[in-house]
Amino acid sequence: MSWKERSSFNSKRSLNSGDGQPAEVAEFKIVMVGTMGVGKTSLAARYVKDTYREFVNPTIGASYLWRKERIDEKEVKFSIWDTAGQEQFYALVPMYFRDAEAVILVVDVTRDTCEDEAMLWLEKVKQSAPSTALVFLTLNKVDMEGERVYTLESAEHFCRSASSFRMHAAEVSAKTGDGVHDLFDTIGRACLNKNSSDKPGDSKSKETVRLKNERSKDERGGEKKCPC
Ligand SMILES: Nc1nc2c(ncn2[C@@H]2O[C@H](COP(=O)(O)OP(=O)(O)OP(=O)(O)O)[C@@H](O)[C@H]2O)c(=O)[nH]1
Ligand SMILES: [Mg+2]
Repeated sequence: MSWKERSSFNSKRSLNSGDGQPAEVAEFKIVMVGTMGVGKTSLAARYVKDTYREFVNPTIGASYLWRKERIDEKEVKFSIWDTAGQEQFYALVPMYFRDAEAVILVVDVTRDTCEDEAMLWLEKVKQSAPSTALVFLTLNKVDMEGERVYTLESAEHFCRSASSFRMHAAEVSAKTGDGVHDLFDTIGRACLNKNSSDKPGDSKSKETVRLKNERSKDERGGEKKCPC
């Protein structure tokens, strides 16, 4: 089975809906990447558990979390791989890209190295992720307005010019929760659309998502530490 066949096989599963009827669940593998300390683990925890901590241990290897949502009347399960940003784990990251539907490339808006970091991670995405993967350049820590040095406009420009991937720009704060659910809703919708209309030559479509906070109605999720 090729990765593409496996990907569409992984993307749709029949699960029991609870009323005895099998409900079709679209399952999307999402990989979070970014340099250490940008807030990947915090963002995943905000989305899956609606929690936030000021002090978070650096991720070792990767963590796995999941959450189900209802998006546009469809059941969606996000399988989220939160990878480690420390350089010593860089060699492990490519193996998580296999069959990924989307990559959340996180940067910290208070750093003036955002674009250098984004280029570095994008290169790894290009080398190892499926060419159909959607890339969400995600500007985290937008609550730190006074220290912010990287703008959404710069990110939009970067998305238009830097990559052959379908790239989207988004702003979030794992701390306040701003934009977090909008980000995953947008990813879910884009993955659903991608799977129903993937066609060659469409790989340069780009879109910017302006995000505002929106709390979820249906919180169901879990977390598991990666054994590596
Ligand atoms: N102000 C602010 N701080 C944040 C935000 N998100 C994360 N942080 C803080 O940034 C620090 C690093 O967050 P982590 O979530 O551990 O970052 P990470 O990208 O997972 O780091 P690695 O696992 O080492 O790659 C922690 O002290 C968080 O509390 C945010 O949206 N706003
Ligand atoms: Mg982490």
